[in-house]
Amino acid sequence: MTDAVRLELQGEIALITVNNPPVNALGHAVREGLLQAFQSAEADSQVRAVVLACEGSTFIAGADIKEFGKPPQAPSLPEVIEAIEGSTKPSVAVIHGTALGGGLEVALGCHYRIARKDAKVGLPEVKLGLLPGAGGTQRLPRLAGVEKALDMIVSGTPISAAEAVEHHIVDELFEGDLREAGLAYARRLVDEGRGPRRTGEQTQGLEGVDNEALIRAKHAEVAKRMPGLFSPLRCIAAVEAATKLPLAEGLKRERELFAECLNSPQRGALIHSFFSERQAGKINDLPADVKPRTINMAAVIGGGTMGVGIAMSFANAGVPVKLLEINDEALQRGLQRARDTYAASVKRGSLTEDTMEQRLALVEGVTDYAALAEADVVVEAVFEEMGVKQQVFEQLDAVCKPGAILASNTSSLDLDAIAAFTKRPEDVVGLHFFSPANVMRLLEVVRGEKTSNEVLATAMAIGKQLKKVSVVVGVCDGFVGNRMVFQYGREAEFLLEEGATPGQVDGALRNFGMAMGPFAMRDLSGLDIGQAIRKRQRATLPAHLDFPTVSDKLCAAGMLGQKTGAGYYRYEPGNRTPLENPELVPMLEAASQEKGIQRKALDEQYIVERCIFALVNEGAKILEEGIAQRSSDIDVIYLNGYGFPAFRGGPMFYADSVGLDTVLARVKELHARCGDWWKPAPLLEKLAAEGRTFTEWQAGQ
Ligand code: 3H9
Repeated sequence: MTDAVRLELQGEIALITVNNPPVNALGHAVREGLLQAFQSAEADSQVRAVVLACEGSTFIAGADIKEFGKPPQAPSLPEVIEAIEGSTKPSVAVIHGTALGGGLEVALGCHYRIARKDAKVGLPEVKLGLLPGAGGTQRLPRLAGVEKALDMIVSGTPISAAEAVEHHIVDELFEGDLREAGLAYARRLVDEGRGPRRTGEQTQGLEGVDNEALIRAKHAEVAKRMPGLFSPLRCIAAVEAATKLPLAEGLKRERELFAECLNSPQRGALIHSFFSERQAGKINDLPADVKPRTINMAAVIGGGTMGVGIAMSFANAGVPVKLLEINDEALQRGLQRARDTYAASVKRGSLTEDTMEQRLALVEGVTDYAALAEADVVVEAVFEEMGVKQQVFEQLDAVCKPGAILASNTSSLDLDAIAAFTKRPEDVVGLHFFSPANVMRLLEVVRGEKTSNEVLATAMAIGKQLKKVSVVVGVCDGFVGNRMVFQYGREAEFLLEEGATPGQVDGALRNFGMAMGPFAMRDLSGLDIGQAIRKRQRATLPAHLDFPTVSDKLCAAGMLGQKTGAGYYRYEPGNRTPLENPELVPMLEAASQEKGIQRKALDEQYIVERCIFALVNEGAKILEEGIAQRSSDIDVIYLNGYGFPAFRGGPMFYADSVGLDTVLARVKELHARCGDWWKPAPLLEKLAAEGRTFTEWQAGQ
């Protein structure tokens, strides 16, 4: 046995316990330990049944992701599961927490499964660019049917224990102690004389339905909803094998398809995304003994879209929140906005009416700053103008209790200047939510020059409480996300001057994998936002740099995007589908003419490189300035806030995979042709010269 797996005898029952914190992943020691334990139980004539349970907070959460890409070490997981399933003594898996991936596959290898009522089971491999490679694609459809198996394997979303019972994945639910429940179930098996019931030998899930039609339908769904992804189609192919081949051949086919996924670059990118998200929560220079403050009550200033979304985020997490507006009329509008948004979720079926009422009851509207005296955190979400921020923060400083965290949701203003409006700059931090704040997962936590460690730790804890992905960033214009997107959007617009249309640019970037093109995005958020930023930036813009002009022309014509029915695109009333805007054509021609540019057709790769490498070059500057802690933090921001495709790992990881020498060569060409916006970042030059990547540089920091 290994330290990670223990075997003990409880009368006639062998109790096997896995103990491999934090999530009992199936690393080499666990696989070896499990194989030995099951083999010992099989060989021991005293043993009549076997129980498999886990220590800690969860059942096995899957293969050890850190081992992917390294040389494989025997025994492999399929071998271990084959031994478990082949055993002549009945075995029961006792599931608590989450049985995920290889963890569920081990449980499916056992002959019976019981689960604690609050447990979840799933096969999330697809989210890592993989497919279940230890029999999951062959055994799950045999139990749950092809439709459910396809849903679980292609979406990767776990299901509740109760749903797992409904679909014959789990036999019974239990409450209370794991060992007791497992031993009691095993004794019943022995008493009732029930022997092994091997999942691989079952066929009920495969019979009586038109499996080919289900597979065709899933193909169509994947083509529509997951374009560009490598592993979902392989997931379907593996499940299809289960419907056509005997178990042994199906398992072989699964292994081949798993190997294809393992070797795909998408696997590396998606696993990078997984670990980067977890790493982002760690602050390098924060002493380990810093404890976050407790948050029992929150407040939000401003009942616009952003403020209401933030207030809803607190309410969704069960935190009472006061929403402050300047007068009753504006307040009622804000409260109604919250009610309408929740009501839309009720209508869609994603929220019950009761939950809506409970959440709304947590949001209290107020118009007097004095009502904020007891709040533990106040988030300001008012108009982006320094004078307005000053008024708000001076009032907060006057009324808030000592120790309250004063947060600004500013997306681009100087947080240190905002903090200076108070006598407690150490309590001021940026909490930059993304719109709609109740939906978007990203939270940039802006660390001001004077923000205390305790306040920073609390801000990160608030992010966790609100189920956001929080990333620490430093103070600069636009922080990380918007500072980079500014470069991206500007280059997209320069492409319009060179000869492209918004549809061509958006299409090329969507084909690259972006959730939305830059122009559709701008139309959605409103062109006036960018105009206000440009106005501020023009004041300090060096003479040799200039902005593209199409957006200004649209603003001057009152075409501010969806809200005015036209922007880069035209919209029919009540419809968000972008249509060609004929009024834009003369504006594009005028913009080109003013700069003496001969409009010409642009190819897709050029469009993508021009926009994506602009992100990378700025990202490199941000890293060098220490505005982001790590290149992977920049990736997390782009994956969670800007619709960057997870299968490319984020802009910095993508640049690493293209090769920094190639990226630099393009940046230099663009610098020579387009001017100083493209000045290569010194870090990019240095790493390209050394043949290193951003990831390697980060590891050495
Ligand atoms: C698979 O199984 C393939 C097989 O089909 C075939 C094989 C042949 N490995 O998320 P958390 C670490 S593919 C290694 O913050 P939570 C994580 O990095 C796998 N490490 O906790 C973090 O480390 P650190 C299929 C792992 O409570 C720590 O554990 N399985 C793994 O919020 C805590 O993680 C999955 O995809 C792992 N498998 O959530 C499940 N999982 O403290 C992936 C976690 O150093 N895992 N770590 O930053 C999860 O979804 C969540 O971690 C879980 C817990 C829900 C389990």
